[in-house]
Amino acid sequence: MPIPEVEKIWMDGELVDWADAKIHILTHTLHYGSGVFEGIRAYETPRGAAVFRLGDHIKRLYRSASIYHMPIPFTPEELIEATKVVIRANGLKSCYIRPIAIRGYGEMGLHPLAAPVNVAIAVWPWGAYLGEEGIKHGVMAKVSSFRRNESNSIPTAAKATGQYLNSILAKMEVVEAGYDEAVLLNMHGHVADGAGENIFVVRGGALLTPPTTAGALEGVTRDSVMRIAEDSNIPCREKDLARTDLYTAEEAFFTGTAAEVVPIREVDDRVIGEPGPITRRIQDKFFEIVKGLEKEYEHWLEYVD
Ligand code: PPE
Repeated sequence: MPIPEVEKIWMDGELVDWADAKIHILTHTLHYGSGVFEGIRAYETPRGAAVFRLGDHIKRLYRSASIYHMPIPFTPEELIEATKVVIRANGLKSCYIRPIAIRGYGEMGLHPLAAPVNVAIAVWPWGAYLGEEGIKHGVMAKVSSFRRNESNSIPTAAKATGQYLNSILAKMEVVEAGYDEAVLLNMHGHVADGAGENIFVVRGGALLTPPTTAGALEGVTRDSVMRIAEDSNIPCREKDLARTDLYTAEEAFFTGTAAEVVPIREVDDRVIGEPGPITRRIQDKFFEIVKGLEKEYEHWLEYVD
């Protein structure tokens, strides 16, 4: 997707012009995929722009960094403030937010602890990740022939740049075959998640989602949906899912910051159909919450002003 350019990017404590946000070609992360990052969204609310669960995303960034022995040279509070600063500097009412911590210039090779760690936060307006039609009527998913990277090879608990090669292989495969999004199975053949989303199915009126031990990222949207379900008296539990559990699902949907809540209409050409009642309920509630229209979930919003 082309990136809509805005004015400023926050880099290592300063706002720099979009065109000047550059790094050296010998940056460690460019060669070895050794960075960690986040994807966050800010939404327009009656009280101005609000970032959805900013603190939880920043916490995950530090967890990802700790897995890779990466000391982030800022405090979480500083990165929370920097996120607001860069949104204000660009005058955005709603946007996607991409914080990234990289191993910078100065070291080559596979023992990078001496490399400097650089941090940047970019923001840009980003529409529906899997399309407006997808949000309304559902997307066509296909199980990729590429398996989700095993946790003891590349930990799925971290959101590291290099591990996305796995998702890119899966995504290219299914999009070139005419589908919208890839589902990845783990090494045991159980469902892990989508290329860039977690996955839920409805069975017997209850929500099921793969556990993080199956290779699913600990998604912030996933957690939000689980809490919304609990508050709405919709049973929800973590369970290993077989590929065929997707084929026979009463309803299914993806969740993610970029994707938001997206119904799945088909998996491997098995029709699930138009979004069902539980998907709709969860989706409607999610959009009300992020837009600041649900009082009881206000604590999930971090207002920019
Ligand atoms: N699984 C994967 C593999 C994943 O990349 C994401 C987020 C999720 C689950 C959902 O996590 P959360 O956003 O916390 O609910 N993917 C991010 C990057 C997408 C991209 O194309 O880049 C995102 O949604 O921001």
